[in-house]
Amino acid sequence: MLKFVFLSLVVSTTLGSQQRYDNFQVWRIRCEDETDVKWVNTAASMYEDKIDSWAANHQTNYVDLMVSPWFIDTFRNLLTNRGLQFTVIIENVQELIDNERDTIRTRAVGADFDYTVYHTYDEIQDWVKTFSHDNSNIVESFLLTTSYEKRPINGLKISGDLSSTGKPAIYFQGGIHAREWISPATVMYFTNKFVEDYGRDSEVTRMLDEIDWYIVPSLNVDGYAYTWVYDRLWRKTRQRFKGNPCVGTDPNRNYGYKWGGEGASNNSCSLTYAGPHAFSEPEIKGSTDFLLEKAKTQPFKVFLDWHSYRQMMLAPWSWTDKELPPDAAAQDDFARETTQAFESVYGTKYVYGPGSKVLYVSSGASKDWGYVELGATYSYTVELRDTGTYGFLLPEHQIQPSGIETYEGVKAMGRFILNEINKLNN
Ligand code: 0X9
Ligand code: ZN
Repeated sequence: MLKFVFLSLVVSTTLGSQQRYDNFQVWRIRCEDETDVKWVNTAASMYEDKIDSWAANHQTNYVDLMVSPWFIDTFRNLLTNRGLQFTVIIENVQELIDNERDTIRTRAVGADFDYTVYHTYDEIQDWVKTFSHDNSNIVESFLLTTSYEKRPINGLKISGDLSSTGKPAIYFQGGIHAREWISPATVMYFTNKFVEDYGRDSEVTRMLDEIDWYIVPSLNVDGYAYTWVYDRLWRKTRQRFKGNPCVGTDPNRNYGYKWGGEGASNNSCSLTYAGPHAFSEPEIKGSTDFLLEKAKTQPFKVFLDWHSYRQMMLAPWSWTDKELPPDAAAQDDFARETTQAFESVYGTKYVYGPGSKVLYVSSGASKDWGYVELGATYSYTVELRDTGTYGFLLPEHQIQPSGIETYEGVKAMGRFILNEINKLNN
């Protein structure tokens, strides 16, 4: 009994007193053309304190926005005057947050790590340590870097031969955006399956023998910890710069390749604030330095940043929609094979293509840096489940299916790289 009381106390302090979103709604606005999309985006940045951008999609021409209750009437009028149609896709955001907190609060605490539930920062870092310890023949943990608030950011290196040098490498990072909880959860889910299959599945065994895999489940750890205690919908980092009215930089606008251009903001209160200069965020500076150091001795073939939501696999460029990168054709092949594998289990559709064309232009984003500066030909952003029913508040019961289907994609990526290695050797 005492033990039970203790545990529930821990859980309720972890959940803290949070920012509330009572009667906040998520609207899907239909845009007929690019001018409509631009108009909606301008409105969103003009009313930054009342509207929060959730997702946009240039191909299907709609934009999802979270609207504050006190702005609903005004915004409805603005849209109607402009002749834009919209549907309410989430009636009350707080209700989804409450449901999620209820499932977390009433969770049975077991001895084994549960891959089908969301985990706190501490649990994720503990998992990295325990998982590498339990699978020490092929897994070791490493300290990627330390966050602004001094939290260690740990990752896993997985390799059939941990001591060999010069092998091609694949890098995955989850949780760059704090509120996209499905990302760390999915990454941990498929990582576990992947390691379990070593020695059982001959293809997986080869992938792990011939390629070094670096996997960081949660990169923006300060933001992530903040979503658990203060604000479930926090996206950015937690550093505030002198003279700035607001806290946090969008880590996915902070990379040094084409930093500060179109699709990034210089307003600290914006969700896409690029920071005062490239690599101003210790998480981004530290992780890129780590990778560049590794890249001195081994070639990085894949760089992949796991996000949510929208079910997409986005290739370079992010920074421009006026041109395609030199490797566009190969990047398209890789994305086609991966998304086909994602789809193969439950039929979950993933759209793929250059990010700036399929989604929107964004400068200083991770995948352009991964492609150009790290030299990973196959550099992507994956936007995981769903397409807007729950958005960032994806229920826990979707972790397992998300993990299972993306695991097929991870194997497809490994297969693709193995084929490339074989072609080079023959
Ligand atoms: O805006 C982002 O950083 C990513 N979307 S999210 O909803 N997860 O925030 C997408 C970045 C992908 N790159 C391009 N815009 N091309
Ligand atoms: Zn994201």
